[in-house]
Formats: sequence, C-alpha cells, structure tokens
Amino acid sequence: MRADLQKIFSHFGAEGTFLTGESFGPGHIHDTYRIITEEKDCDDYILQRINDNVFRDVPKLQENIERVTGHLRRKIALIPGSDPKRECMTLLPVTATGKSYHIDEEGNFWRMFIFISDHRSYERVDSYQRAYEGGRVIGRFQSMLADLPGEPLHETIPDFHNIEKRLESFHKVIDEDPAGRVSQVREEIEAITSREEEMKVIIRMGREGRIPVRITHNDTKFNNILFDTNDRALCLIDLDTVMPGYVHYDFGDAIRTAANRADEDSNDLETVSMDIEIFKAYAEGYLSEAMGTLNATEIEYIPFAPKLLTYIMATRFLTDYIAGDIYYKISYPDHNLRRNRAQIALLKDMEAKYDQMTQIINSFNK
Ligand code: ADP
Ligand code: GN1
Ligand code: MG
Repeated sequence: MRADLQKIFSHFGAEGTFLTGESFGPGHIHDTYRIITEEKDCDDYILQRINDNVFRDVPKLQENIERVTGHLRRKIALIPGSDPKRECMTLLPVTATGKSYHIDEEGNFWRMFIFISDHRSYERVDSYQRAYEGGRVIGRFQSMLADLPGEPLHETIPDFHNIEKRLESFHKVIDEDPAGRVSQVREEIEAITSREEEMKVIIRMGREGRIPVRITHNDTKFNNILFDTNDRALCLIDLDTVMPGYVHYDFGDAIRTAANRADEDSNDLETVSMDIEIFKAYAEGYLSEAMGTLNATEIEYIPFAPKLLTYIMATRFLTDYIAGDIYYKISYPDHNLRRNRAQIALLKDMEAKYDQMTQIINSFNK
C-alpha cells in the first residue's frame, strides 16, 4: 500500500505546504520521495522510509547522522562564501518528539532532509573536472570529520567492508544454496574464491596497525555526490554508513563507479572497463585534500583500493543472487547476477591497469 506521504510529512517541523510527493532517485536501499511544497520560495524535501532490514538500529543510525551533519555544518559555515544548506545535508526534527525520525502506525521509520535544489548527480563520469571535484569533496569530507568530538560513531552495519566476514557469508550461502542457484554460477564463484587471500591485505594491515581507522563514508558510489549546475561538487549524501573505516574504502568505491565506462549492471561486458584518465583526475582531487593526513602505507595501497571495492561488491551481489535476492532492490530476476558479472569484468580490467594506477599515485607523491 502506498504510504500517506502528506500525513508523514506533517509530523516534521518543516516550512511549507505539502503539494506532491513522488518516488525519487536511483538508490538501492531506502524508499525515497521528493516532497514538493506549494510555496515557490520554500525548500522542497527528501522524505525517506528507512530500510530497517538493512539498518537494524535506527536510533543509533540517526544519532550518527545528526552528529556528522552537525559537525560538518559548523565547519562549512566558517568558510567564507560557503552555503551550508547546499554543502551539507540538513535533517528536519519531528515536532512532537524533537527526534530526527518518525515511526508510523505500521512501525515504519521515516526521516526527512532539505532537498538540495538544482543539483546534478552522475552514475559515472566522463569529464576530468567532475572526477577531480568528486575526489576533492570526498577528501574534504574525510578531513573535516577527522576531529569529530566524542565517542566513536556507531557501526551501523557491523563489518560492512570486512572482506573476511563477507567471504564467510558467501561460503555459508553456497553451502546452504537456499534458492537452488549454485549449480548455475560455478564460474562466477571461482572468480571470487581464486582471489580471496589477496583481497585480505587491507584488513590485515589495519590489524597490524600499519593503517589507521578513520571516519569514512563507506558508500562513495559516485551518485552519492551532488554537483551544482556548474559541475562543482556540493556535498556527499547517503550518510547511513559513515562510521569507522579505512580510507581505501572510499577511494575504491568512488573509482569503481566513477571510472567505469559502463553501468554497474551492464550486460555488455565488452564495454566494461576503467577509464585511467578518470582515475587520475579523481586521485588528483582526492589527494589535494587528503595527502597531508595519509601515512606512507595508506598512500602505497591507494592503487589497490579500486580492486578491493570492486571485488567486495562482486562478492556481495553474487551472495545476494545465491541467497535469492533478499538484500538489494532488483529490477529483473537475474539482476544481481548481472551486477556480479559486470563487477568481475571491471575487476579484471583494473588488474590489467594496476601498474598504471601505481605510477599515477607515485607521480602525485613526490
Ligand atoms: P539509498 O541509500 O537508497 O541510495 P540515498 O540516501 O542515496 O538512498 O537517496 C536516494 C537518492 O535520493 C539519491 O541518489 C539522490 O538522488 C536523492 N537524494 C537524497 N538526499 C537528497 C538531498 N538532500 N537532496 C537532493 N537529493 C537527494
Ligand atoms: C548500496 O545505498 P546505495 O544504493 O548508495 C549499498 C552499497 C553498494 C551499492 C551498490 C547500505 O548503495 O554498499 O556499494 O548499493 N549500500 C548499502 O550499488 O548496502
Ligand atoms: Mg544512494
């Protein structure tokens, strides 16, 4: 049944009169609506039904986002000429409780943000400028959050990018084969299992203390960056997974999506490849903000990051396919399998271009 968006909207302390509410955006996780208000000079809003199957503890999730957006807003406001309402997400409070989420009669969790108007977002990138800007805004995000006061952020999805745990789940679902699909995907399984040891390197170095845990976004898919109409990056959205992590997670996921010449779920595997010029532009923008804070080992492993994140997504998509499509939203029956195949094709291309990536990062690190 379609939710009564007007009624849900009325619980939030927002300016403006509800005019319409329509599904919005390309997200795989939440149900997202754009609320348009009647008044021309009033903000529109993004209203989201939070996926509490994925985010099991919504109060903790929202506490993280409140802290992160509050901290970013205070810092951005200090920059002359900045516009905190466009360069940072703004949550609206629920009038009756003061909380940043509303629970409806059916137990669904809802939250609302100011809609960042006149923005552009891109699934992938074909201009040096956009790639550089994307890198810059992600570098800035990490450096602004480096001094977030208080307790560590909650782990909203435990072990989100922990490849050892992801592989455990992968092997478990293969053993259980709940949807009877394992026999059709032997080749795809082999592409994952043959790379397992290599992909554990970042997590091992973290354990050895060679790379530090920092605050990272963890879902830097390029469409989670909003741009203005002049292609200047405004901000990072989709803050659900902002939590402790390694910088490689953010670098890797941005390249996985921005630099891919084809879609994440492309069926045309010939066109799937990583654009090395986009890699270079993104890396230049990212390092312009982040170089000063990274240690030598973190920099050394930056070229490995795109391979790792592409591998993690390939593993997760195949796990979900074998599980019977229980996690990601899908548009057709073998959607997760297609996503997996496209990610493996991309990974192979990154493997072929690994030396080039290394040379580029070395050239910025002189
Ligand atoms: P999901 O986790 O499902 O990807 P997101 O939080 O990324 O959900 O939101 C889905 C889409 O909604 C985004 O890709 C973007 O297009 C749009 N969106 C989200 N927040 C805003 C915002 N504050 N202003 C404008 N658009 C937004
Ligand atoms: C999901 O929320 P969204 O659509 O930006 C997923 C990411 C994956 C991505 C793959 C919380 O991202 O980890 O990289 O799909 N987010 C979550 O497209 O699982
Ligand atoms: Mg998103």
